[in-house]
Amino acid sequence: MINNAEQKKLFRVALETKVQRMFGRTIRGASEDQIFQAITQVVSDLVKEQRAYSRELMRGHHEKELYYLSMEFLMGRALGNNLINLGIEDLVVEVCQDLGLELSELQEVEPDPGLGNGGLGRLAACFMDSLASLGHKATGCGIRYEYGLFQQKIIDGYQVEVPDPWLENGTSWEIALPEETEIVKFGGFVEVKEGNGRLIYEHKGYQSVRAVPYEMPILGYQSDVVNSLRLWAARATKHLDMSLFGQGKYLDALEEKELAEVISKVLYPDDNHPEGKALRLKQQYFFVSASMQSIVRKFRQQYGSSFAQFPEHVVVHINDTHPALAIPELMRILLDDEGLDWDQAWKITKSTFAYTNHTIMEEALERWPEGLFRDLLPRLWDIVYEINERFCADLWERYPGDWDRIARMSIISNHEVKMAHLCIVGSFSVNGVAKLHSQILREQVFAEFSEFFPEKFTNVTNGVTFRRFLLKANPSLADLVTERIGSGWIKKPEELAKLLPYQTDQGTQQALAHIRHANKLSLANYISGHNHVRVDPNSIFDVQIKRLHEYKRQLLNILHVLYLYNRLLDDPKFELYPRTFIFGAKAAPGYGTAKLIIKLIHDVAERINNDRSIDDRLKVVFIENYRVSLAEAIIPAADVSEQISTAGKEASGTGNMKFMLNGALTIGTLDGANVEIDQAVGRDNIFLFGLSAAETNQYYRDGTYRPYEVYMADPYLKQALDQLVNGFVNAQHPSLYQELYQGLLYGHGGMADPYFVLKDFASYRQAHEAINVQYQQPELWWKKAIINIGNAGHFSSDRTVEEYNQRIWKLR
Ligand code: 26W
Repeated sequence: MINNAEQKKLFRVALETKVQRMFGRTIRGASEDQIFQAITQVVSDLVKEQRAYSRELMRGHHEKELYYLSMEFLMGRALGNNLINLGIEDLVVEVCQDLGLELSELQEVEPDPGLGNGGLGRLAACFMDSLASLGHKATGCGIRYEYGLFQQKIIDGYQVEVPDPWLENGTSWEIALPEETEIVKFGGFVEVKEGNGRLIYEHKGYQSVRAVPYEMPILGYQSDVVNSLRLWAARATKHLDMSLFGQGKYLDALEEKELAEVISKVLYPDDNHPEGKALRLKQQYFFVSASMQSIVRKFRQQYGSSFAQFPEHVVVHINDTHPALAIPELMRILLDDEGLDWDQAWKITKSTFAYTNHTIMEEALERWPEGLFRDLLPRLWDIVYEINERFCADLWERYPGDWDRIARMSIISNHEVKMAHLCIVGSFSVNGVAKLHSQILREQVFAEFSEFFPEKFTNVTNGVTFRRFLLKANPSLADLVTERIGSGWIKKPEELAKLLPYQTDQGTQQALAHIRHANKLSLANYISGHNHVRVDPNSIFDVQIKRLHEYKRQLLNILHVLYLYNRLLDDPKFELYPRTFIFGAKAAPGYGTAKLIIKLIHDVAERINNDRSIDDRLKVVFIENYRVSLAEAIIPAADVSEQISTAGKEASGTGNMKFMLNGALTIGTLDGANVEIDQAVGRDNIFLFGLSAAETNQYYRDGTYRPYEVYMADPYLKQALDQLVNGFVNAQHPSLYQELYQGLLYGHGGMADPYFVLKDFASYRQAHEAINVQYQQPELWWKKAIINIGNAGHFSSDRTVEEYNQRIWKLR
């Protein structure tokens, strides 16, 4: 062991050398950008050394391995996380200080890799962290998108999308593995021949694309295991054939290259709404085919062709239905490449896959048109068809004559392939992501499947990594917690409960209040720099950050803000403790209503923030381009966490957990994981409001909800709603929000106010009144905050991953 001073010296020399070798400069002469590149390079060298060491340790250990297939991995920045996981963060901070540099500022240079949309992608990233930290062997498999989720610019209150070329300057964190390239085939046709008394399927006339893997090493916290995130990049099979140039076919060759490489070009920006485009289906098949081929190849190297043992050594998890094609793809490989018969192949396949559902939104359930599927993936089409024939035959045995039921459960119907049905049939495990969500899956969305396959259905409630969202994001709070209860919580999250005895301890309460205040100050600085709005760090910071979606009800939030503003205008003595409402949200580029709500938030903010008459008691801020790195800055500064989805709609939510962990109090509906947060903290320590899932469900069934009547009966609500269309929020363009107004009162063809914004308004208002009162009783408020932190242990992704392992993956 070398001591700290020597380690510092080693790091410093490594850094100085790196700057010289990379840029031909000394540290004094290098730019901030260059120093960032050099630090990253030094750290990534260390990461890769760890990886080499870990592989050496694993050599010869034939442990079962998990492959986590996901279209999205929303990793966030790597530098800070890797420093923490290498255990050299303090040291590097000091080296930087000695050199007159601020590490936290250097970290801002790193692009935030946005290879995901929202909760599903971020969950995958949290799982990667927990798996490595807990010492489980796992590989994440996905797509190396050249462009991540678009960057959001706000122009005149409107969202404008700008490309996110996160790879523009390269990234030091990945290792290219061209020698592990796989070939993926699209299109063409299948020829059936007889040979050795069996049918041989030959895929012909296809176009092939090379899939080149790039691996990012995933370190764990104080763990010897280094896992990988394997991201596939699409490349043309042929290098540009220069001889074509003379034949005037140069452009054709270029075009072919472009067509191949477009597959991994860009992440689809849709959340909870599939884009039924051929390119999306190509992306899905591209990465699952490459992944499954490489998994089988590696299995063969280790175990030969004893495929019956495949499920003992390999488990493949599919993150929502997006990687569902992995199921027929494994069948194809086992049948066509390995020569197994159908029954053998099917037995192996259905013991290999586990599927998690992340949404019950009807419109989010993926279905592919038969024609598109067949043209693009002719061999997989045959296989899916056969899987379905056999499944329907089983159904017929169980429900003879019940054609309707069989049609509802069929994988293929109405000339569409239902991906969720394929996943349920082809997996040994199906789970939801919070208790309520799993119950809705079992009882409603997949009720008929859970009757047929009761043993498959289970729940594993989501979690988040405490390393990133407390240790890294809120270091002063992490230090406070460690001072009180020791550092065990970092790897044993349940130990946070040891904080509960401090709930009424004045010193702890005050320390927490100080930390929060300091975090609010830095956020206020960010806001003043970016939004040019001054917000008071003594006001209540009330935060809603998540994708913009009608079911998440940012509209309810902003209507309530309007209501508060009206009260302040009407009555100068209206009792309101100063509040700052903070929003952050990207809308899918094609989701007009969501984009209109962003504009509305801006118009309301404009009006309120510029009104001198209300004495700065109310402020509204929309933080542009919400992303993981911003979440890390915003959450530690939040007093109130808005988790206000229509009950029954949010599968789990994970932001709710991050806020709780940082001591914010939740205002929320009994939806998703809020239900379990309520159980964990107790009714006194959360602000609940609104209809329950049973009640919203009842309204959907009986159709008796009449939003117009609610509107007429509540003058405050009516006033706020009318202001959308009477020029109050936008005088230049009074009809701008007509669509929102109409939708709430009358509907657009469908049901009016399908997310119960008006119905829940009054009870939301009351919950906010309780916040207003209780924030003014600091001893009460901070006690509740400590109770929230102390009970957050259950919502660690370490707990989640252990549950998956015990019930589903069975690693080690
Ligand atoms: C195909 C279009 C599409 C794209 C994304 C459909 C569905 C999705 C995701 C499933 C949306 C998503 O991120 N769902 C969220 O998953 C989180 C992790 O489980 C949950 O916490 C959120 O409640 C859920 O909305």
